[in-house]
Amino acid sequence: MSVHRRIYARPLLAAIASVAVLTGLAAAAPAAATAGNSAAALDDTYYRDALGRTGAALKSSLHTIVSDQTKLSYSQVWDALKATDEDPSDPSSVILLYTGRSQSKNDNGGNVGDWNREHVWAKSHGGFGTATGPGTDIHHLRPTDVQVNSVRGNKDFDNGGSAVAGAPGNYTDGDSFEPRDAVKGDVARMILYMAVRYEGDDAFADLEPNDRVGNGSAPYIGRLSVLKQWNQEDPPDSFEKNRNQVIFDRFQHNRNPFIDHPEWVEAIW
Ligand SMILES: [Ca+2]
Ligand SMILES: [Ca+2]
Repeated sequence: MSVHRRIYARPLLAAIASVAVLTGLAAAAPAAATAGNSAAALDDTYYRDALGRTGAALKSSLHTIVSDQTKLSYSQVWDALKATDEDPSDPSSVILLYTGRSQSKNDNGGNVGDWNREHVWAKSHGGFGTATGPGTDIHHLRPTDVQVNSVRGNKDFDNGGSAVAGAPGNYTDGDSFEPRDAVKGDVARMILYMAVRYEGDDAFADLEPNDRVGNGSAPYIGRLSVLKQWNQEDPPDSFEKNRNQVIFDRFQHNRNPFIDHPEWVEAIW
């Protein structure tokens, strides 16, 4: 009604609004900081149904969560690995799992000196081959030197043996392979992801770890006690975490829970 009132009311309302905004920001700050922490955000969303569980119940819940995924063909795996395993300091190269060598993305193939697609869960253990499924699941597929891939073959994982030529820090004997220290935990978490993801409720075998070596074509990989130790000794680093995120964002849209929660290895096994 009064012109004066309106003139005074505007700055007053603006001041009240400013206080409200400031108060709102102050109240929202802790929540925003939490949301910025990806692990906490994932717990509230992706892992919501698994939280608070342990043992078989945790494994079952994680199986349901990670089984919701996009699946790749074996030929699509080449380009996926060029993204997931890209050298952070050289976007034209990938880092090879066992040798640690940075090598041109274009050197993929089957010749000596090339890199190829290593199945960390050896595909003969359960006989899943390279059909779309466990054989094309890039959570356990990594670029490796062709010859070192051949040395690893379908051996189980364990400590010990003699040095692997051309792959410093890796050891092998007749029935097992020991990867270099920097990827021991990666190998353990890949194997245990496969055990949770593949439970025999699809066209493929139920993959499980055991505490043996020499498993041959049985759907098992050992040695579990050593894998658990490797998970402790080599926690997830930025390369492994980034790889998990790239798979989630761009390719399969599922995660390796043991990279996000390494303590879940002990909670299940
Ligand atoms: Ca590592
Ligand atoms: Ca399984």
